[in-house]
Amino acid sequence: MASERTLVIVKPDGVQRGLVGEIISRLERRGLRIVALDFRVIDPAVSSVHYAEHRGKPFYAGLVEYIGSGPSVIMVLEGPDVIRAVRTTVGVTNPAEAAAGTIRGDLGLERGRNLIHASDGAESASREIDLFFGDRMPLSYERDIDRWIVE
Ligand code: IDP
Ligand code: MG
Repeated sequence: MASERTLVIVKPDGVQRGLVGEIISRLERRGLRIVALDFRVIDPAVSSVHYAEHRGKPFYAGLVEYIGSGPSVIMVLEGPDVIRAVRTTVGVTNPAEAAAGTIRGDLGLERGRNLIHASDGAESASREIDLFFGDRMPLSYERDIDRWIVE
């Protein structure tokens, strides 16, 4: 399958809890390639676009506050079927319901502190990569080990 890209955010609770390494490590160990990486406080102007689909919902104000409450790690990951693969490793939105072995299922408890964002489809991945990285293009490179991960 052709390589695709997805946007992943280790949210402020992941940074505050010292879980950046753990979370990136789980994704890296799946074989995914990091092609862009940034560490910053997400501006409300960006989060309001990123979470536009949730505007008007009861949790929206808390969500925008949470996502901007401290620095986040923002990255683009690449690999075959990466959007689906990452969503599977992340687990469902509510950590209480997320399967054991997933990031949310192993490390979180509540929807409002669920540690990580991952794009949910090809259209949102492309839109989100553009929103967070703009003209700072993700890198294209290969690793020697890739042939042992991708057929
Ligand atoms: P997702 O992150 O699994 O794709 P979405 O439904 O797109 O979940 O919601 C975006 C984010 O909004 C969630 O990751 C979570 O941080 C937050 N959120 C969603 N539902 C609730 C809720 O009921 N209470 C508090 N926060 C919520
Ligand atoms: Mg979503």
